[in-house]
Amino acid sequence: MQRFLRPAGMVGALLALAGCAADAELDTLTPKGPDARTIDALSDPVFLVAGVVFIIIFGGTGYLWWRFRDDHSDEEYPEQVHGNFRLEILWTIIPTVILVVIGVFTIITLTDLNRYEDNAMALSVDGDTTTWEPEVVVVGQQWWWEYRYYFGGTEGLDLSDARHLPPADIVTANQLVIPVGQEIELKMSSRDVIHSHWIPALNGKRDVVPGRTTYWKLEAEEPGVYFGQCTEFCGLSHSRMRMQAVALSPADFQAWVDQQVQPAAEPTDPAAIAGMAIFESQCARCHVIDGVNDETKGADLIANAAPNLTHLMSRTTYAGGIFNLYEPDGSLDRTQLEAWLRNAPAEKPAYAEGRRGMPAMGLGETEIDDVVAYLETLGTRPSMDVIVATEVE
Ligand code: HEC
Ligand SMILES: [Cu+2]
Repeated sequence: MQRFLRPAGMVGALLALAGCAADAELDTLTPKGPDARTIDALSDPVFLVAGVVFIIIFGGTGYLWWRFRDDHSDEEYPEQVHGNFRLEILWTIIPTVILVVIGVFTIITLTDLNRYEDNAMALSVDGDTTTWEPEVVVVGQQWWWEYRYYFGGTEGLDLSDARHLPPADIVTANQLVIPVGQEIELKMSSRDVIHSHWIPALNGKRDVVPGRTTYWKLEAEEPGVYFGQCTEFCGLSHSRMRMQAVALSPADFQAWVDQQVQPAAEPTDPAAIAGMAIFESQCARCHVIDGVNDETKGADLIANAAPNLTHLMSRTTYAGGIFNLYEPDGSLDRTQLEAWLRNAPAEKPAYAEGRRGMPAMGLGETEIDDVVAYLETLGTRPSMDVIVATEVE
């Protein structure tokens, strides 16, 4: 008996450890929206059935192993049996029935998840009231997410080439801002390899494929922040390709839209003016700032593929959602941002020479200070609540 105690203790400890992560960001077992609940309503009973089957099979195997062990009490062979028609029929039929039932409910769940609502919400965009059928165009790219909002809808727009998408009302990165209580349709594509969009509290995974549009949806029941992660291995910094859905009340969402549709304000501070000049000469070949170089949007930019910086400060994370833009006290995390501008590939591995990710820009320290002064003018800081809730480790 003694020799079983150690392995049994280890298995027990492993099980206990596996249950340790309370409040795990990517927990699939705490749905916070109707689509995630649909999945949960399938996976919970399936897990239960699988658990019962597990106990019966392993319990039964263990019992037989114990009951018919060779205890060397005699040297006789036990009675040799071969085949039992009834039992074999039984253990073919029972699993078949279980699998068919699970299959039926799986198909029902899949159908539910692939059905899209015809919902709409009134929104004021740049002073005009429009009816927005909530949808966001999602672009995956090594190794960050772009979110594009077209409030007039995307019907009639050519979304087939993710490298040259039509100008949008709002373009942001890594933080998908949505109104609560609305089903948001995602129209997703990739600029390079296959990625997968996954915000487990709101819905399951869906692949994001270059040259194709895939559809998915999300809905949050409560205002809050829901963490996600690219979940299709996509190269070097795959694990650093994260995102968050930030669900706001309709009024807060409207206020966010009001800010985001504005072009960048002219800087007034001398350092920021100098920083803007550096942006125009060194960064504008990749990044867009509305009101500064958006007229070149989709033209000469390298692959048209770096985060739009117009409202950088309204986000709280950057570089695939792995760095905090703000300290927990709400002040700018200057050290991290400067390090990023000094040598981005040292902060987040990327093949910059292969036009993946942000290259080291070779800026001097004064230039970095000026650029930071300029970046600080871009966009409105979010509330402390959002800063705290969106903080990443
Ligand atoms: C060759 C193209 C290229 C150039 C030039 C470039 N960047 Fe970037 N930058 C990128 C890419 C690509 C990313 C996204 C990297 C990631 O998330 O891994 C990025 C990310 C950023 C981010 C984080 C944005 C976010 O929301 O995640 C900031 C800030 C930034 N760059 C500032 C600058 C500044 C300032 C300059 C000029 C001094 C500059 N970049 C020059 C390609 C470029
Ligand atoms: Cu990816």
